[in-house]
Amino acid sequence: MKRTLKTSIIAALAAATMITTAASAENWRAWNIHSDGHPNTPAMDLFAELVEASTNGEVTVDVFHGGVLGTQPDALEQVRIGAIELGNFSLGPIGPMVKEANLVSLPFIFKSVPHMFRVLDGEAGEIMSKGMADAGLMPIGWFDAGARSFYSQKAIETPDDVKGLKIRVMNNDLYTAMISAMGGNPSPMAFSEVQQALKTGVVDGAENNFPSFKNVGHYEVTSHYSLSEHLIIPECICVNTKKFEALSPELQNAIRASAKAASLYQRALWSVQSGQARTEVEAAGIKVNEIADKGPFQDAMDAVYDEYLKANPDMKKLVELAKATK
Ligand code: BDP
Repeated sequence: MKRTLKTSIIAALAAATMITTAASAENWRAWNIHSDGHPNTPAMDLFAELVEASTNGEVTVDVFHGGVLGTQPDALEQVRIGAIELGNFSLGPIGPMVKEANLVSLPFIFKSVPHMFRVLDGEAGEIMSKGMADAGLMPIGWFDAGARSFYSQKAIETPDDVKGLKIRVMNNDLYTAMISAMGGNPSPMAFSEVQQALKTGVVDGAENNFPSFKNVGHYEVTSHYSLSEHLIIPECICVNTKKFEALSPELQNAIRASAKAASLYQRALWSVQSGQARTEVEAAGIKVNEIADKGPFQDAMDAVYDEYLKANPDMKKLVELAKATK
């Protein structure tokens, strides 16, 4: 089934966008933090295959999985300066570089993943994409990364349960403010260090979606996953803006179409594999608790919004656009 879907995507895209004129070949490097077993890995591989097929080999992409090209903030800088051409990035660590992208890092800003995609497809998404492209990170595809929830050695039911806990977050002041607002101690740290930090008690907990919680073994060193779903953060395929814009319109179209097809594939994989990841961690002994009333968590974020919008009044428009999106 998987193979059939992938094969037909490649065939359809190649037929629709095939470039026939040969010019000088471009070989691009792509950063991906994930390894086998995570939906983004085959999606990035498919993107590379589609680019090669639809540009008739004029552009080829080598994907480096497992974060071997560096940490996410470093890789983002590398793409901005063109040392690496592209990557699959979370918008979380893009927020400190591109103000507009921080919209998605406001806790509880989206009602659901479909709501997030509707916001991205609307005016707010256009403004964000422009800000990112101006900063050198042009988004050409959006991936699903589900919702992030807390995990630790105890069940978290209310914001009070976070009090006193040292919680790892990604690099972004909004996340440190979010944890502080609940009385916790935020600890920004690279993804690759989190498992060891949880294991040795350097941190008491972290937050992520099920596939990442499972795939890098965080579930092996934790016991409870609490469905706070406080952040719904999209991911992008983001390309160095100058390199992308230097290509002919035909090549740009072929690469955009490849990114779109790879994104749809990623979303299809995500919808299946995020449920599987939950089943697998539960089978391994993780206790998953629902949080019936997320109201107290949302209320605790009022102070985060107030402070953020006071410091960034120009972000009010984006927040309003997101909230007004049905
Ligand atoms: C994962 C994202 C990845 C982040 C990681 C993290 O896919 O881009 O680096 O979370 O928490 O879900 O650092």
